[in-house]
Amino acid sequence: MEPVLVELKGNVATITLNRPEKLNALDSTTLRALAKALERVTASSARVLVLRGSGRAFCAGQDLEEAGGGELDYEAHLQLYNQVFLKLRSLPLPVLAAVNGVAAGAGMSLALTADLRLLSESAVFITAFSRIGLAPDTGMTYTLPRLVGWARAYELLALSPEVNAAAALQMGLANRVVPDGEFDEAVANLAAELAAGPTLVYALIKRALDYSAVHDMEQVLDFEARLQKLAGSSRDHREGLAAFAEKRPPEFNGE
Ligand code: T3D
Repeated sequence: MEPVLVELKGNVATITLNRPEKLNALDSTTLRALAKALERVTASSARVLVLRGSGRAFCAGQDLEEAGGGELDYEAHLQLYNQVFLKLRSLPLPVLAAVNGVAAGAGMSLALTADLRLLSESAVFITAFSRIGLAPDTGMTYTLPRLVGWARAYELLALSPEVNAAAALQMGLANRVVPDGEFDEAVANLAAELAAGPTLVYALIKRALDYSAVHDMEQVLDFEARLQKLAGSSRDHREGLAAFAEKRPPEFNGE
């Protein structure tokens, strides 16, 4: 069975982690397949990426059997993790994590690295690292405090409670929560909405937010101006202005 599935349908790409019997835990083979899947999506005409898990989980993080097996080249493995997470974060299209069940450790990091998180009611986040005596990695100390604030991030990382979907929504870990029975339709609808949007602008929003996280106001203003030059000369900006003048909805093509 392929550990990672890629579907390209219209302008929507879907990557599915596909080790349901192991709650989609990430072993080296799966990580390498995920890296390849991200390359495929980059080379495609997709305008949104949906990331999801098969079966009852989103992703249970690092495969602990592999980690405990003593066979792993740890240095290379961590480098591969970092490549995958950086690649995911820098994709020039919106990434929607469709969190259908538990997301733990690096699996939670995957969801937090996405731009949006749509949760089913039975989704659960667990930072998990401290439970097994590990410090957080896979970018969680970058994403988590930015979403929930410093104090809460520390608490989630240190005590590693199970955060259910309602609590995740309340603390800013989730954008939306839908009943399990409506999950697939909600994911498809949001993906379609994003795929019809101004893709370049979506990419610039992500770059600007990431930049603003580690720069001062003067630098941010300068960076925003540079990005605005790009957006201002885009086809979708011209279309947005034309649609406004003609009192009709814009038809963006992502350029
Ligand atoms: O090493 C590094 O530094 C690299 C980076 C690491 C980052 C990390 O991700 S560290 C965190 C790793 N993940 C975890 O610690 C989570 C481990 N899993 C769990 O705590 C529980 O499985 C869950 C809370 C996620 C779900 O519990 P539950 O009761 O719903 O399911 P289960 O029965 O525990 O799991 C079902 C099966 O999946 C089971 O296999 P089996 O016994 O039926 O053959 C279980 O062993 C397997 N499974 C679950 N998580 C993992 C896993 N197998 C390998 N690795 C896993 N992470």
